[in-house]
Amino acid sequence: MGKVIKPNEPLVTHIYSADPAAHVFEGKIYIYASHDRDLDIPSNDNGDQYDMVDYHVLSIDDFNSPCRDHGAVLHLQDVPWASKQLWAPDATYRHQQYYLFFPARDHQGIFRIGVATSSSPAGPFKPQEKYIPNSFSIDPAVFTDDDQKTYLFFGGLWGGQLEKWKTGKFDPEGKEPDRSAPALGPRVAELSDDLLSFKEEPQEVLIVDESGNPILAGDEDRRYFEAPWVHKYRGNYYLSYSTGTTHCIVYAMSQNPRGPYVFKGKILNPVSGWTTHHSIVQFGDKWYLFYHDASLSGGADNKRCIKYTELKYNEDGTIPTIEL
Ligand code: FUB
Repeated sequence: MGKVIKPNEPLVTHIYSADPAAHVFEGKIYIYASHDRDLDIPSNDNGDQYDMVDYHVLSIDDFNSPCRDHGAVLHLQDVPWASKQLWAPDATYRHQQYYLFFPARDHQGIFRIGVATSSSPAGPFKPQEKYIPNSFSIDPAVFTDDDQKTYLFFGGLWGGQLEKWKTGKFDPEGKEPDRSAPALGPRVAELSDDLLSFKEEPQEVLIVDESGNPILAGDEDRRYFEAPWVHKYRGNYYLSYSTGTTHCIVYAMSQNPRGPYVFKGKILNPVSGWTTHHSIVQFGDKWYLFYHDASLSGGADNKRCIKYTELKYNEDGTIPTIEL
């Protein structure tokens, strides 16, 4: 067992870890994480440097405990449909099982989203033979509403290929919209009761400004790039995400899980490293932001470490920017 964890320090230092999806299961916090390898791969816009082959689950009993690494819970070689790049995962619980949702490139090099199941929140996870039919792009985030409907949010630009799905079919030449056109939004689809397929065609989630106008593709401080996370607080839905090229975590609010979401502001300023990725979880009566940066490796984009910090709300439900 290691040291008691502290805010804004790496949860673990014996491996590189990234893309934290934190959930409370069985009274503890479980963090479903990408496992960055200690490889020196030159960075490019396609994200080839993020060449991960397994997932680790981390857990903490509470915020006065050490962090436990439950080891590799799913390996690329055990996923029949996947060829490379196990990127940001998420997890949920249903029907006495834990479900891990994860993106990877299929054998044609196209990002898809798969599901793996376990009887324990700490895994190991057994993957389905095939990816979720009609799934595409990256960064699945699963959200179950109070009415027990479960939604999968997903999508990411550039290496995440979202711009190649503008027509609903994969177009290898697909580009981002013009800077003056509405930005691409993440996609959402309600999941079937067994959580193994989509109940419907994925729909685009609209993000608008306070006047109701769509956020534009050239508005890089506000437009969606990747890493969606949806949570609910006092009856409002919050969609938070990475702005990619401007390296912030921002958020928008809605009265409906499918949106439209109204842009509100910044949760987290840029951290070290190109990517920023987070999750938001309630534990007891406090809320926490789990995030990653590249501090453990001295700034290498593809060697990141997971940290946490407290997240607060203003009286009106807005979230003040966290100053690290
Ligand atoms: O870890 C690989 C990719 O980097 C994730 O899928 C993105 O969200 C970014 O964190």
